[in-house]
Amino acid sequence: MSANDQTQHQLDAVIIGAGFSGLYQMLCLRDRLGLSVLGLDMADGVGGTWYWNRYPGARCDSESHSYSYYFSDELLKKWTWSERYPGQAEILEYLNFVADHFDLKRSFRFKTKLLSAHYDEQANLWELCTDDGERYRTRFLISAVGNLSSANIPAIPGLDRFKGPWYHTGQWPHEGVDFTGLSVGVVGTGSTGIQAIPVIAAQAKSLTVFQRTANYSIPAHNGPLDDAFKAYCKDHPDEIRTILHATPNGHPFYISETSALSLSEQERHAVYEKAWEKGGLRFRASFKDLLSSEEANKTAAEFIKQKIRSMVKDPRKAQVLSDIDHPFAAKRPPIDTHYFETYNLAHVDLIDIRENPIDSMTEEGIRTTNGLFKLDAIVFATGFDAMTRPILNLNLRGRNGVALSDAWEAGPINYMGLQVPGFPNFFMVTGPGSPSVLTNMPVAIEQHVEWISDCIAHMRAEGLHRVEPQPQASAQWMQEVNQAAAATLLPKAKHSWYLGANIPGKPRVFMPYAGGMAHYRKRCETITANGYEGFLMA
Ligand code: NA7
Repeated sequence: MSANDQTQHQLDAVIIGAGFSGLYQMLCLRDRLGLSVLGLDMADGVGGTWYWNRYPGARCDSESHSYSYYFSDELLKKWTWSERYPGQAEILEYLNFVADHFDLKRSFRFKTKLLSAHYDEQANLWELCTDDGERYRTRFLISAVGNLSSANIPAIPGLDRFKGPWYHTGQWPHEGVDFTGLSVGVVGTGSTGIQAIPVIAAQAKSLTVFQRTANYSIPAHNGPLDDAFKAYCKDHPDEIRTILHATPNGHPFYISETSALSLSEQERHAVYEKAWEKGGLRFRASFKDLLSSEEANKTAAEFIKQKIRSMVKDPRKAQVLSDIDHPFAAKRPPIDTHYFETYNLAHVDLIDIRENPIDSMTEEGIRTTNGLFKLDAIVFATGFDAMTRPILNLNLRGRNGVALSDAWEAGPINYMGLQVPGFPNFFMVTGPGSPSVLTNMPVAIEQHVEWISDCIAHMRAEGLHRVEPQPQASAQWMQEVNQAAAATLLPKAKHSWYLGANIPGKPRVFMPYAGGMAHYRKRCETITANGYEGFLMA
């Protein structure tokens, strides 16, 4: 049955989103459970975050051999990544390959936005309304909208007056942007800005970077994968899968069991030096206590700040770039290709907008409290209203017509990041309250999609029609999410999007579960083994 035919029918499940989550969820529900399922996505193709984030230098920070589905050895054998870190175009190609392999696209309706979803308690169905005027009724509603899909465009007074083009990195034009001969401004130095800045600098006449918070970054040392490694990946999927499932972040390497404080300064320095040479997120795994001990963390932070000062020749720029106000990795640590070295180029400038904030925009450019910077084009690498906004944008109303925006007024109340009390049969793939953005995403996604699918299969086998969390279990889980975060240094980054602090007015709640993916997986397994403990099924 095609997506078109399904409009007249009541469905078993509707999935919102056609990225990593939505595609696998479709496969599980449609082909493994044999349900009638419709997928919706605003884009005109699959890809999710990789459909939208086409900015210069867009690349994943997970190593490519781990940034894959691991549910199918056949897929792993058929697909070969070309570089250590997958670029946006290659990931999009991969997701298209997966979608075609399983013939998933026919079950999605693209270029379609869900306007609202209301739960009808009497019928125990969700009623959906889309922007193409269609209405659907479905038993299960699954959010596969991703955590970083709602662009944060700063409300700078005068933005509409700027006469040149401006772009947000998460809504990049598909035809690309040619910056040749232009004076370009980039606002934001998170993972995205750090990837885009060197690439834009290579093209632009001049580049001015507006930095609010200085950031750590580790060299990625990206490059082509050699044949021996490619063969290893194809021959050892079980070995790699075992590591992905055993580690707290779902990455393909173990975290050291040594404390940073147990070594002499010289020995510790040697460990960091080697990790710096290896590059990437592996640096964070150098010692076991980098995210739990301030003292241990300081040793890594100092090492990186020293590296920044040695790489950046201009002392003013070096100072602005290395004056970092949070522990290393308390914000998601970027990895880069020649980021700091880019500031040695004569046509690249750095403005400290913590010192001199942006106060407005004019026809000609960005005005800070220190004066006007004339620009031809501006790139906002200002991140996302992360984790909650994409779900809130679905305009859900649960039992008794309660809006999700009201239920979440003080923060995203949930159970296991999977469900929300009062919103029966609504599931979230990698929702707030689950490890999600603290992991290598496909690992967290596979675990959630499989858990949701097993739950639905169980309900059908037992003749059950409704599942939702017990409010008490949800309250208890929220406490655990807070405790898990408090046991780490993560909440010490006051401006972090993990806390919602990048969005004015957003509740300050540490949203992802920081207790580790492996631990979380076991918790979910125990819940299932105990008869879906904490969930109410009817
Ligand atoms: P991030 O990590 O949220 O970074 C956004 C950057 O933009 C960061 O430097 C922010 O400074 C800056 N920003 C945000 N709003 C403003 C305003 N209003 N004025 C000036 N500067 C601002 O987003 P990314 O896209 O880089 O990365 C998101 C995730 O995508 C990343 O972690 C990976 O998982 C992939 P701030 O630090 O808030 O002071």
